[in-house]
Amino acid sequence: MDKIRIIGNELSSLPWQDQPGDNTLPVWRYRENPIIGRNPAKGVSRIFNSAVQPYENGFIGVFRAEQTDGIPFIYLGRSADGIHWTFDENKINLTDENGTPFEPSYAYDPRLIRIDDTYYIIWCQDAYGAALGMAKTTDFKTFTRLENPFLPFNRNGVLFPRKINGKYMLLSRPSDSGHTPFGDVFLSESPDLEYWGHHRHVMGKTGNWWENVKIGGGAAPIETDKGWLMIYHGVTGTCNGFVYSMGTAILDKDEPSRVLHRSSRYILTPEEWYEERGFVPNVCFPCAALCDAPSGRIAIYYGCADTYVGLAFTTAEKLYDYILENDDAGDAEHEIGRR
Ligand code: BMA
Repeated sequence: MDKIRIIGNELSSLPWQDQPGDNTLPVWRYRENPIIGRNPAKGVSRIFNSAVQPYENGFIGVFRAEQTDGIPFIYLGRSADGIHWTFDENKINLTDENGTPFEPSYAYDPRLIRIDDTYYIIWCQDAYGAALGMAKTTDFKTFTRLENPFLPFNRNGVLFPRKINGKYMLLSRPSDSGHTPFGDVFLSESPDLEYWGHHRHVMGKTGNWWENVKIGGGAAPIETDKGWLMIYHGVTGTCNGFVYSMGTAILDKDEPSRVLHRSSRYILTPEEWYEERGFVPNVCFPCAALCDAPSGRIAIYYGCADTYVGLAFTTAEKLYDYILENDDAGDAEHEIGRR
């Protein structure tokens, strides 16, 4: 089989542990998980569903922090090794383009994407209904809001880490006002991060039971020579509520609404105490994946049971082999997604 190659930078400080011998899935957990436990900062009871990036000599991240008043906001955290984190005392100050404070009434499930020298944060907030919010920063000191990309209701905004055919690309999941019992992933493009259009369907739920209710974007897609490697979440329903697992697919490099390959099987599902037990049991919710291009190593940051942050590892090669082994992408995935 032709080996897959990540197109990106070297990151020799990427957190890493080798795959345990008894591991049968292509993804394995950090042995000391969870990396962020309960009450991690003053006034914050839980941190989960969070995203990180390498920054200066270490790592920086935007964290979904559930405050002790129960309201989620985004907090900034820093780490020397990507594993042990310290958090700012207060939530991130968001301003409008004039520097005037411009805060949403809540903000959750942030993603952090670097495009050239700018870092973009995308989250879910109230905009007369749950919708995506977006801000940019170059120094992690000032954070300037951009226009909200879409009307409500929409969640799970994930930007691609570079323009494709000269356009910014954003994955999202249109939804309803509550705990949405449906949902497919769509792609929209923009020349300027303000006006979004050319909306395309990427992929939906399937007949595979682990993702038969809804799916949503997870980590920013990883560029490879075989296409964009996508790590997302898939949801099933049980008599006791939803269960969130991780799935993976490969999107076409130039036309990413086309799914080239998609694994019919999950790559991680709630099995450990910190994934099964917490504020919302049975949730593995990926929001970031860092990689070291030369070795193909990938570290996935995921929210666990809406309570903790976990770390898991894989390689581009293991994921790609697994996707091809279990590929059941059909016409709906292969099409461009325009009707
Ligand atoms: C989704 C989002 C996520 C959360 C998940 C499980 O709808 O709210 O933030 O992790 O539900 O509760």
